[in-house]
This record gives sequence, structure tokens and C-alpha cells, in this order.
Amino acid sequence: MRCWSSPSGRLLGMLRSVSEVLLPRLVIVSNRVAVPDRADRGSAGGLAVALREAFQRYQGLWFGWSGRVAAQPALRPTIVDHEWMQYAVIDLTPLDRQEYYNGFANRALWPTMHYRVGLSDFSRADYIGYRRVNHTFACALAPFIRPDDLVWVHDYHLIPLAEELRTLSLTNPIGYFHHIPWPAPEVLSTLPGTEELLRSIAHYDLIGTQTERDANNLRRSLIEELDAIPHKGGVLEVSGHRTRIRTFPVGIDVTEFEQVAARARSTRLVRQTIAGLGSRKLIIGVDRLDYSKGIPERMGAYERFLLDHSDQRGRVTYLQIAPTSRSEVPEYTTVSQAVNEALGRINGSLGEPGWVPIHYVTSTYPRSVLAGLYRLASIGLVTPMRDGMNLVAKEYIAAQDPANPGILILSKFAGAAQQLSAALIVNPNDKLEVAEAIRDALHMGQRERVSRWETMIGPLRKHDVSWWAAAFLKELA
Ligand code: GDG
Repeated sequence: MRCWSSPSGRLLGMLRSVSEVLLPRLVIVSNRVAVPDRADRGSAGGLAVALREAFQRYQGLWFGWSGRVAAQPALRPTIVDHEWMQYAVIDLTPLDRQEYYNGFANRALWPTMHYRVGLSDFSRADYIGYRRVNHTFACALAPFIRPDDLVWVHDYHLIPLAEELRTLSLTNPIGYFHHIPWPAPEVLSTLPGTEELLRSIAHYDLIGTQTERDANNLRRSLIEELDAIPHKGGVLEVSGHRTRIRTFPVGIDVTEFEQVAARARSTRLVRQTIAGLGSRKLIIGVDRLDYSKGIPERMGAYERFLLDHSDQRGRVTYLQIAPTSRSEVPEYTTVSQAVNEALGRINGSLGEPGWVPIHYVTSTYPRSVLAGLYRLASIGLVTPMRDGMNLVAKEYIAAQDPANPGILILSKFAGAAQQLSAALIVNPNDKLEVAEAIRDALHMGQRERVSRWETMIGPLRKHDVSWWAAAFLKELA
């Protein structure tokens, strides 16, 4: 496929003269772009949060989808300059959004990579749309890339992008970070098209994963499916292309989050929550409304806890914040219904005049409010069925009062469990195990809580989001 017309010479000239004074330059590519004034409202999405925090001190270009649809395909990106970063976004057509974003990326790749093969809905048209949008991205981006730029592509929407850029004769180092789990080859190979995606991913010079397990799964896929040849230094060769796969667990801006959490007591919503709680203990869950996060299952475990420990009724409140996500994808309507059913059943059967067991909200709150609520909570309940990393687990730890921290209950299937092993680690499929962890956390003495927290906060500070970005870029360069 050939590219359609590229930016005008005048526009390119302007861009070049801007970037010449900004050497060395980083080009970030992600499906959605956190253009500053919009991002300040706070967005519920780990990729947006991580990239915004990681790159606030970098200079360069950030390219992706504007989030808007337009009847005509985008011919050239819209440019926004903000501090050291230049943002270039393109609109997609309604068909692009349907096939690429709602279709192959979110109805086929996302469920398969989260081990939910039964939810995966493959359509050849969607797959073709996914490849087409990657080609569109490459064509729109290539004219902006200078020979010495480092290109860093993010997440499963854009696996074929390096191959597309290479076809346009780009020779820059190109890296890819996979934010979600990379499943075992037996699971991945159930999805048609993945053999071609494996061939494509080998065009990246460096591939980053959240955990060593993800990295090993990808290596196995490449070796078993494509006969990749292992070389020294973890290099794999696939049809003449050499790629390296390394683990870089994504972090958060710990210092900033600690400071925000310590100040947040004075915000209106936090004060209101304190007044509403009285002497009750707070359990908090914060997740995009996504079936991978295990929200109905978590509510079921809390119900089990209340049934087994009736003395605790009226003494705890569980607040679940679950901003709506991907609402055009049918499976997300189903999970929303499942949450509402569980909520109605539990609040209806176990609630009492003056006490509601679960408070459930689907709004997106400012980060300062979130930080304040984490700090108030005696338990952070983070029980995804499968998760690449899970930043909420890390934010909960960072927000705690060092002298009197709460306890994190964490799914063994979140990538974060590899680093946060001093949390109470649970299997989210086992309601009783999660219910018992809630009981243990509520009864845990201060000394043990402090000791667990201290074990976790040090490594979180060391491997924060700046470390993550710097480590990847050093390896890529
Ligand atoms: C993907 C991977 C990986 C949530 N509600 C509100 C809000 N949030 C913020 C949280 C957190 C982020 O959204 C969610 O990040 P997670 O990591 O928990 O999950 P995903 O969105 O699925 O992220 C994941 C991540 O990418 C990064 O690599 O960890 O595994 O699936 O930061 O705080 N933020 C605000 N208001 C809310 O109501 N402001």
C-alpha cells in the first residue's frame, strides 16, 4: 500500500527547524495521546497515566489518534506545541474506529491477551482494518521522523507499526512496550492473525514487557511458532530481523503521589467521605470498568466476607470507583450489568437502614481526590483476573500514611504482584480466600502493617516511572 499525500514542504520545514534545536529527540507513538489541557482533568487509563508522568520532562514528538472520528481519512496530523513536547494527532474514520479500535484491538487482542479466549471475537474485516490503521499511522508519522530520532511505540494497538515504518525506509531505532499481559503461546495461537503479528513484532529493535513471565511467553511464541533463532545477549532472530526482549516493570511517580495524598485531606470530596464514614473502616477499589479487573467477582468475595462475619456489617464500607470504559464494545455492557446485579443483590440483602455495604460510582475523579481516598482506606482491594501491571496497586501503597498504613490485597495475576509480594496475595477466583484476606487485613496490627508497607515502598521509589522510561530508552539507544 502506498501512502497518501504527506505534509506540505512549508509545514515540514517549520517542524524541522523546531526540532533542530531540540536534539536529541524522542518520538512516542500510542493509540491515544494525552494532549495536556485535556489530560489535566485526570484520565482513567494506565497507559495515559504512565506516559504522561514518564514524559513530562522529555522533549520530542508524541503521535497518535486524536480520539475523534471524521468522515474523511486524516491527511495530515493536527499539531499542538506544549512546553518541550509537540503533539501530533490524526482523526480516524468511523470504519477505522469500528474495525481497528473497537474491533480487532479491543474485541480480539485484548481478551486473548488477558486469557479470556471465550470472549475473543475475531473478524477478518477487523483484522484488515487494524493493519490498515497501522499503515495510516506510519504514513502520517514517517515525514516527521528525523534520522537520529528514537521511536518508542506503545501497546497492542500498534504491533505492526515498526514493520510499516521499515517499509517506508525508516532506519531509526524503534522500540515497543507491551503494557498488557503477553499470554502463553497456547493461548495466543487461538487467535487468527497472531502468526503474522509475531512476524511484525520482530521488526522492533527492542520489545519491553511488564514481567519476566510475559517476556518468556513472547520468546516462546517466537521460537515455537516462527523458529526464531536465539543469539547471545537475549537477541532473537526472526526471518533475518534481530530483536531483543527485556522486562521493564512500569512504575508511578511515587514522590508526587505521596505529596498529593498527604495534602488531599482538605479536598471537599475527601472531607465528605471522612464525615460519611464515621468510625467505619473503608475498603477501596479503583478500576476502569473492564472484565479483566474482576469487579463482580470482587463484590462476590466481599459478600462472602459479610456473610461469614456478620459482626462486621455496619463496620466497614466498600467504595468501588469504576469509570466507564470502551462502552461501544458489547462485552463491556455485559460486565456493567454483572456489576449492577451483584451490587443490587448485596446492598439489597445485606444493607441496613443507615448502612450501605457497597458505594459504587462510575465517574472519573481528580487524581488528588483519588490519592486522598486511597490514604483513608484501611484496605486497597486490587483483584484483577489478569493485568499487565496494575498502577492502582502501586498508587495505593504510595498514598499511605507511613505511620499507619493500610493493607493491599492483590491478585496473583497482576504483574504488580511480582514486585509487591508483601501485599496479601490472593487468587481472585477463590471468593473465600479473598474474604479471608479482607478479614485478616482488618485485624492486622500496626507493626505488621508498617513492616509490610516499608518492604514495598522502597522498591517502588527506586523503580518509579522515570526509571522505567530511562531504562527502556537507554537500552533502545
Ligand atoms: C494498562 C494495563 C498497566 C482510575 N480511575 C480513575 C483514575 N484511574 C487511573 C488509576 C490508574 C489508571 O487509571 C489505571 O491504570 P491500571 O494500571 O490500573 O490499569 P489499565 O487502565 O488497564 O492500564 C495495566 C497500565 O496500562 C500501565 O502500563 O498497569 O496492566 O492494563 O493510574 O489511578 N484516575 C483518575 N480518576 C479516576 O476516577 N484521575
